Amino acid sequence: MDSFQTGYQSALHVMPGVEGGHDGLPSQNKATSGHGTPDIQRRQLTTKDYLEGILSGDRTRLARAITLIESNASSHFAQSQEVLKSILSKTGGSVRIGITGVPGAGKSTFIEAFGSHLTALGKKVAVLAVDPSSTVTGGSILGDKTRMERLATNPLAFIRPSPSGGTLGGVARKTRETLLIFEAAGYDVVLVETVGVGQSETTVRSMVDFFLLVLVPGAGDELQGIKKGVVELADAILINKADGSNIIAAQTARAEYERALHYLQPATEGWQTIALTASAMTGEGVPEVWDNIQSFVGSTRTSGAFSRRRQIQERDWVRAIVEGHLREQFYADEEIQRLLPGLDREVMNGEIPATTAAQVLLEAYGAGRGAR
Ligand SMILES: Nc1nc2c(ncn2[C@@H]2O[C@H](COP(=O)(O)OP(=O)(O)O)[C@@H](O)[C@H]2O)c(=O)[nH]1
Ligand SMILES: [Mg+2]
Repeated sequence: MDSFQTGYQSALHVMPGVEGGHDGLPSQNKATSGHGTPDIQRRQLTTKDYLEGILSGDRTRLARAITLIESNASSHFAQSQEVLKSILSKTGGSVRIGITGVPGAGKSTFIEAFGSHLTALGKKVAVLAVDPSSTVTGGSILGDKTRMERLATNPLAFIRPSPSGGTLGGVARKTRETLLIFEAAGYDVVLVETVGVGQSETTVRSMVDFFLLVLVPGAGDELQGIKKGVVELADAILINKADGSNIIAAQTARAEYERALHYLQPATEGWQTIALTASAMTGEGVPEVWDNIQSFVGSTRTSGAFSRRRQIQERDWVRAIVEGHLREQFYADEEIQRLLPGLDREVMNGEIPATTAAQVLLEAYGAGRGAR
């Protein structure tokens, strides 16, 4: 558990990109970004309007509250934080589930089947995505909406594509806050989908209770995920596409993973990571995924691991925001910008040690701050 926490914290340290909005906070000198602005300008809603809309489950206001959160404009930032503060006491009630896997593994098809199963049980389901590579024209989920046709029109479900543009830190901040909005609106299950690119898996792991890795049988080396280190983040491994001529291969893969899992440190204390098979296409095995998640929630709530993880996630999240902001400020500093190219060159030419270069930069930054 501890090594896992440090693991993902250090992963956050290396988030790429240091320009404005790196951590999802608005830069002081940044002008309005167009994203989401027209929606908000329709009619200015007060914080009370948002609050009442969210709590009453009004989908239009819910959508506008998310747009407010996703806005990069500093004028919207203050109100989005006010809205969040006002709903905070109503959050925490959902089961937060992260879903990852390579493109084509069947995540979207699974979410369609799984989400439909949950809504059939009367549960409200929100689907979010973390995809920092998504552009203005389409997030990962939006492009996949054809795979979620039933869920997309289901009144108990709400699908929100990944916030477009920006760095992983920015996208993650918006997704976390959107998740809270859904909880206040009474959603029982929040699904956060991510493609396995860069640090996005560790980032999603850091915001969910349960993490599901979707794999396909016969994709070459059966234990591929273990090498990549993603298996260690997972609470369950789902071998998908267990249908037709794939059934035997899927069962074999499941057995191999189950054996291998005994040698790995579980992602959650007190929960042995499980391996399951399912067919997102036929729906076979999908209800069992939910049954297992319920067992997970039951036993980790009882042991206290559930709430402990959430507390640590909150604490680490504050750290991550602060660190992102400090990094941004550091690299935006004029003196740092003046010194950096020369020091980079000297380090790359082997003229000075890296530690010395870092010391020079930190002292220059500290001196600059002292003089201000
Ligand atoms: N046979 C079979 N095909 C599936 C299953 N789940 C997904 N697929 C197919 O695999 C492809 C990729 O699915 P998709 O849900 O878009 O994968 P994603 O990229 O992980 O979201 C599509 O052609 C799906 O129809 C399954 O359980 N069985
Ligand atoms: Mg997909």
